[in-house]
Amino acid sequence: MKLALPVAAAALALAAAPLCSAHAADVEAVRPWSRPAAAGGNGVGYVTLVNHGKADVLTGAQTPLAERVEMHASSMAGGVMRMAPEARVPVPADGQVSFAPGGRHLMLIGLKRPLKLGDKVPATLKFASGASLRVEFVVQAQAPAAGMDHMKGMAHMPGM
Ligand SMILES: [Cu+2]
Repeated sequence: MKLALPVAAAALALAAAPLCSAHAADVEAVRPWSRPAAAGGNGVGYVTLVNHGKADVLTGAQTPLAERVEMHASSMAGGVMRMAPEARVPVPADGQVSFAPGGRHLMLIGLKRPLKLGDKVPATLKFASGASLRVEFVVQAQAPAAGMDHMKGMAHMPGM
């Protein structure tokens, strides 16, 4: 019977939410990653947001490692890649939205220190519902492969 309590507690924690936040999002951050960048310059954040609940809207993000974070949409126009800021990014109910190279991304503006391979960039995503989601962008040379690293986006799984 010694194991009964911890197991029950862990199951409860999992059922409630994988996050510490008092007002956790129904949104899961899958494979958050970033690229190497110089201090003073701009970094980037990529992630797929998977919504297990009602429709919500990403309204912003912040990280202690940059002066501010903007949501940008990239598009090709006349052979030139352009970026336009977006104030709101809808995350459909039971749907997902991807921030990925060549498309949407989070721009980490005014980096306070360089981002090197293997670094982790903590950030908080804010949603119109009032929910927030903590993520850690792992600095990598290229996009992580799908698969076993599915859990990386869950910042506060019990025991991790
Ligand atoms: Cu940008």
